Amino acid sequence: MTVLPDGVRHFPACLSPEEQRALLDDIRGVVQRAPLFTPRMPRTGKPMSVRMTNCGSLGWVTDKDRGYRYQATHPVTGAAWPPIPDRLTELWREYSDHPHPPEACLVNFYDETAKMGLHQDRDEETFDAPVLSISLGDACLFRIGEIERKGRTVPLRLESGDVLVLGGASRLRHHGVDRIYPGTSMLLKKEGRINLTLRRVTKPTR
Ligand code: MD3
Ligand code: FE
Repeated sequence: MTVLPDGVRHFPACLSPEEQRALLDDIRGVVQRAPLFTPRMPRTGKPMSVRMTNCGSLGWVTDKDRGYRYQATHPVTGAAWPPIPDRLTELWREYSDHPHPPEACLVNFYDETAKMGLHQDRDEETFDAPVLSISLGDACLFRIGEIERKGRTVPLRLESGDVLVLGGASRLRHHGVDRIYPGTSMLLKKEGRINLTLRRVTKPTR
């Protein structure tokens, strides 16, 4: 059995097939209003293999000239992001253990060849809140490293309906997606994986 680092909580098969289907319908609504775009690496402009969109008051984007950032509008349409569906806000309430609502939900779509290199989530203004990740569709090989880039990593297979909460001492650990396992879920019409990442971006005002 794999022991996960402090602050990493994995809830396997947390969402029933019906709940996964309902979430997927919510996300289809989001993608209709805010189409998937191809993010590009800062400076090089190299496209990432994952396609993305967002919902919430702020969304994570990246391009060649302006790099990683959060902004209130879609980089292609210029429209405000659609709201975070209630079902997702509810999951945040249940699992985050955090008193303030999420501001950003990044929707990552992986086709069968997509991956995401080892990185830290550090574009937020505050790291007080955890990051909550929900997996839908094909399984993936996920990897959690240390806060320093070098060092040991722990592999973790994430399946459709799994919830992962990353907080506390682990909030700034490196992590990445090594590969997708095509054909391991029937949830989506085609092969691929969707990950929903709920985050707090700004310091709460009172
Ligand atoms: C582990 N996405 O978009 S977040 C990302 O499967 C991203 O698409 C992952 O990493 C994906 O930035 C899921 C998982 C995550 C987030 C923060 C962490 C894992 C973490 C912080 C520490 C350790
Ligand atoms: Fe990340």
